[in-house]
Amino acid sequence: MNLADTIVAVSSPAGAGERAIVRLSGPRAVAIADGVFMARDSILSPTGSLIQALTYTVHAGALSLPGSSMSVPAIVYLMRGPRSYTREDVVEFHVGAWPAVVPLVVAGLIEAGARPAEPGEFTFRAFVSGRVDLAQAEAVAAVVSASSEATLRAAGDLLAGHLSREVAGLVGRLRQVLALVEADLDFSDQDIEPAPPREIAERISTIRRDLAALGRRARRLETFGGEVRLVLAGRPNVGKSSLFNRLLEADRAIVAPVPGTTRDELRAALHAGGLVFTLSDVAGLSGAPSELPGGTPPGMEPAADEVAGQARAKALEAIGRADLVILALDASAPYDAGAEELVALVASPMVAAITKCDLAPPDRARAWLAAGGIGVEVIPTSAVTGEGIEALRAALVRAVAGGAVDREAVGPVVTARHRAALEQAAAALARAGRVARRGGTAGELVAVELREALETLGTITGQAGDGDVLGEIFARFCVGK
Ligand SMILES: Nc1nc2c(ncn2[C@@H]2O[C@H](COP(=O)(O)OP(=O)(O)OP(=O)(O)O)[C@@H](O)[C@H]2O)c(=O)[nH]1
Ligand SMILES: [Mg+2]
Repeated sequence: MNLADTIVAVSSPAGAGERAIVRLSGPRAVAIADGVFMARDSILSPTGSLIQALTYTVHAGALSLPGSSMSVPAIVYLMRGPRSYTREDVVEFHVGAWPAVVPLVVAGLIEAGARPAEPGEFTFRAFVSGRVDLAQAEAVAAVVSASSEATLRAAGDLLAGHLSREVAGLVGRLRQVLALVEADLDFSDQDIEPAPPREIAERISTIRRDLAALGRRARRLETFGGEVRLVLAGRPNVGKSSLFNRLLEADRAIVAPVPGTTRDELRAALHAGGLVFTLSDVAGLSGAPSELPGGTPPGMEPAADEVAGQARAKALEAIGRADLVILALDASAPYDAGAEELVALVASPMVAAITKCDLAPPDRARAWLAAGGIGVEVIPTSAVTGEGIEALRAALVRAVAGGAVDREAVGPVVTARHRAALEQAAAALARAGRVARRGGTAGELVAVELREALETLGTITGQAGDGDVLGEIFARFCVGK
C-alpha cells in the first residue's frame, strides 16, 4: 500500500439505492476530480474550477470520463485535508446508482490517475494520520457489518472512543509508576530518596484492580445480538449446580451436599429476554488458580488431587472465555480470601447471585461485596424456594443489552482482541506487583513487567504498532471503507 497514491473506490453499499458514492482520497484528489468534472452551478467557485474551490463545498455538474463519450450527472463534495476522514484531500462524487454507470466512473478516475483502494484503505489512512486509533478503526468495520441496531449502537460506543479514553487513563497512571521505578534505577548511586517498595506495589495493585474492573464493566461487541457465553462461578458447594437447574427449569446437573460434586463443564442453552445464553456449570474454585499467567497468588493452596486439578483447569478455562459470569456467593457461609481471589480472576462483566437465601439473609454477602468495592448487581436467590430466579434472568439480560452491570459507570464496548489485551496486561501487573513487594534489587524486573503491561495496552489503540495485528484487522474491511 503506497500512502502517497491518490485512491478511489465506491464507498456506498453495493446494490439498489438512489445514489452511489465514489470517493477519492490523497494528494491529487482535487486535481484528478477537476480534470473530469464540469461544474454547472457552482456557488462557491465562480470560475467553475475545483482547484480554487473552498473546503466543505458542494458543486453540481457532470463528469466527462476519459475513454467514454458519456456525460454523467454528479454532485461533488469537496473536503480538504486535514479536516477530512483521512486527513487528506477527499472528493466524493454522488452519482445515480445505475449498475452500468458506477464502474465506469471508477474506471474513468483510475484512467485519470487514481489507484483502486485496498480494502479498508480509507480507514487505514485515517489511522496512520492519527485521525482515529486502532480501536476506532475496528469500530468502523463493525459499524459497516452491523446486522442489528444493538450491534450498531455498540460499535458506535467503540467508535466514539469510550474504550480508548479509559485505556489512555490507565496508560498515563502506569507511565507515572514506571517513571518512579526507573528514576530509582537511574539515580540509585546518587543521594536521592527512592520511592518505598510498598508504595510502588500499592500503586501497581490499584491500577491492576481498576484494569480488572474495566474488564468487568466492559461489554463485548460480539455478544450484541449473538450468543452469550455465561458461566456460573463460585467456591465449591455454594449451590451453583442447583442454580443451574433452577434457571433451566430442569434437573440437569448433579447436586450433592459434598464440595467438589461438579467436575466436568455442563452446558445448556438458556433463553431469556430474546437472547440465547450458553450457560455453563463448572467445578467450584477452591485451590490456587496456578494455571493462570502470573502463577499462584499467596495464600492459596495447591489442588488436593489430580482430578480436582483437572476440574479446576476446566473451570478456569470456561471463566476465561465467558462473556458474562454469575458469581455465586453462599448467604449461609463465611467469606474467605479465596472468594476475593476468585473475583480478581474474572475479567468479564459479572452479576452476583447470593444463594441459599432461605437459610440466611443476604446481608453478609452484600457487605462483603461492598467492602471489596465490587460494584456488581446483586440478586438474592434460593434454589429451594425459587426466590430471585426471575430477577436473576432479568439482570443477565440487562447486563448484556443495557451494559448496566456496574450501575455507577457503564463500561466501554470491547472486542475479543481488546479483552485478551486487558487480561494480558492485568497478568503482567500482577507479576509486577508481586516483584515490587519484595523490594530490594527487584526494580529492573518491575520495570520489565510494567513495560510489558504498557505495550499490551498500547496494542488496543495501536500505539505499539505491530504489523501483523494491523494487517489482520484491516484485512477484515471491505473496499471503500
Ligand atoms: N437450603 C438450600 N440449600 C441449597 C440451595 N442451593 C443449594 N443447596 C444445597 O447446597 C448443597 C450444594 O449444592 P450444589 O448445587 O451441588 O452446589 P455446587 O456449588 O454446584 O457445588 P460443587 O459442584 O461441589 O462446587 C446441596 O446440598 C444443595 O441441596 C438453596 O438455595 N437453599
Ligand atoms: Mg456443582
